Amino acid sequence: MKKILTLALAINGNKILLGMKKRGFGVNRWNGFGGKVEHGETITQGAKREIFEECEIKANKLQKRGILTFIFEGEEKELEVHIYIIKKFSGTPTETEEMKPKWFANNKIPFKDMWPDDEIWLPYFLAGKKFVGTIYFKDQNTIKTHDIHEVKKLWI
Ligand code: 6U4
Repeated sequence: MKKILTLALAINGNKILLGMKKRGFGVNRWNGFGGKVEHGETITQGAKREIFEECEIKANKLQKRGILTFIFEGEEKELEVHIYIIKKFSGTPTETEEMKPKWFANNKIPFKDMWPDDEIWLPYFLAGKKFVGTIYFKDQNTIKTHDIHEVKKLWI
């Protein structure tokens, strides 16, 4: 079974906007904003809804940068995560029940308090590249293998 999720990050100069996840999947990790796509909405609509729910900014322009599939050992469920850059937004990132937003300098990204895959794909993201791939996890802290690579175009 495949679950479609979104993940969105904003960049401003040499800073990147992350949020500390306060509950649920990935709790206590800095991450982008996002979640499950609901019935009746497009993936991009789902991304915009989650961004607003989690940090109260209105994403006026999103661009898809990556599609990653996460597979966990011993679990049937696969996560297909669509990663976006927030190109334009209005409002001020604000703490909610789910996330505490914070801008980080690109050379001070808190990788040790993030999902372990982020260190692999964020360099592509920060360089303006598009990427796809699959990550096989042993558990939430350990990657078994991965095959992330740059692509010229994303298929969806
Ligand atoms: P509810 O609806 O409360 O059960 P919640 O548990 O808060 O949802 P969910 O599923 O809505 O979480 O969203 C999980 C978020 O974490 C999505 O934005 C995708 C992101 N995510 C999941 N695995 C990740 C990973 N390995 N690396 C990463 N982000 C990940 O950078």
